[in-house]
Amino acid sequence: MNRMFEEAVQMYADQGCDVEKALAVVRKTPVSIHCWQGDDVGGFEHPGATLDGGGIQCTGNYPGKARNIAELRTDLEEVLRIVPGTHKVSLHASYGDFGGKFVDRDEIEPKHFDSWIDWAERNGVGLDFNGTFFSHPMAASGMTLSSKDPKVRAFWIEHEKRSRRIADYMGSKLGIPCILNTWIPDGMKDSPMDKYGYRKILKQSLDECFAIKYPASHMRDALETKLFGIGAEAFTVGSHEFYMEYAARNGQMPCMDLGHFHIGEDVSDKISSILLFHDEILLHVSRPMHWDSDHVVLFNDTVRDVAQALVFSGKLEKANIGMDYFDGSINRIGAWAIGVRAMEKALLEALLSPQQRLVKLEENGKGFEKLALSEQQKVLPFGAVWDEYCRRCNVPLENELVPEIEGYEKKVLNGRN
Ligand code: RNT
Ligand code: ZN
Repeated sequence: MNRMFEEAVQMYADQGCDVEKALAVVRKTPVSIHCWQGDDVGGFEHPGATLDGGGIQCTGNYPGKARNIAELRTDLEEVLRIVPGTHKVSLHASYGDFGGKFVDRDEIEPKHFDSWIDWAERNGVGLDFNGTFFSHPMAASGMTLSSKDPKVRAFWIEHEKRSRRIADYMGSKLGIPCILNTWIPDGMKDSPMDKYGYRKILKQSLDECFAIKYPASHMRDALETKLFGIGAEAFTVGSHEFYMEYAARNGQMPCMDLGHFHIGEDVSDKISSILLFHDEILLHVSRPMHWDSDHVVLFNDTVRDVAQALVFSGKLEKANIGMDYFDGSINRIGAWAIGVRAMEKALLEALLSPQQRLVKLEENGKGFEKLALSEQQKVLPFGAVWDEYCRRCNVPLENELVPEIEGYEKKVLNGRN
């Protein structure tokens, strides 16, 4: 074994932390990798499909973007090869295997995801799923499930019902519950006069969508809240309060996207409240900047605080950790890997905290000593433990990541243009 690692184990042990235990837990904690970093949220409904509307934007045209299912799968396999841990892959409905035919959103069927299920099985990952309520003419008004146009509303209700059926199918086939996240872009650029009316319509639509109950061993529903989006600055129908109330009363889990709150809001602080009242939570780990979300996730204080909130609440197993970011301006495989590895780092670091000692100090009114211990924790040789984790998972160490991804770029990505 590596000398640096052995020394690190001793230093953590002196603090009261069991490195082997932390490594075992992080290794089996699933992190769901979003498919949409690979092609800038384009999907495969049409050749050359691009993200269009929906209050989210993907910028950048770095070469090498996946142009079809085969390329996206090759890229995902590379990502799985270079990130440590246990993973799921999260698909959007627009990423179905439609066999070259146009299949509209209200026509999608489980069979369009058979080849993904086979792929997931071969790669040892579970699948999560998302209805796609953007990049579509029926979403051009900015409203989907809360539209006042009965035709638009019916179209998206059908899409959601089918998405839930597909999630149930994926979970039953793979034997791993599929989390079906619902995010809709519905909102307005300028102040609406009938907020209550739109929210009432959304509530009715959701009641229709969720009328069928599926076994929790196959699929579970999550509802993603949002504060605002690009072009929806004044109003988002599915606000935090809306979905928290809806989910609490209807047995769904809330999905908390780290990029969907005011910049100064501490999302990690919400977790202990939510997990007290909900059995489960879905996280969209993202990085907001100014007015937008979805920058590549980094091992920063926000992500570290979220991981610590999950571990310290003793509810890590109740958290479904999903990634959600997309950057088309840099090597997309690199972007993917950095974000997932950052999440894994945050979990490992949180699991290495001397929680009991910190709590004791707090209970005993030792405020200074509590701060001192957490400061001391920050300068322990975490990198040696992280590298050992990567070594055991057979993925590149931190200093091997760049050459690995540059090699893939030369070998695979550069051939795509
Ligand atoms: C958008 C939401 C949503 C999307 C993905 C593509 O603000 O965060 O989760 O990013 O579904
Ligand atoms: Zn999200």
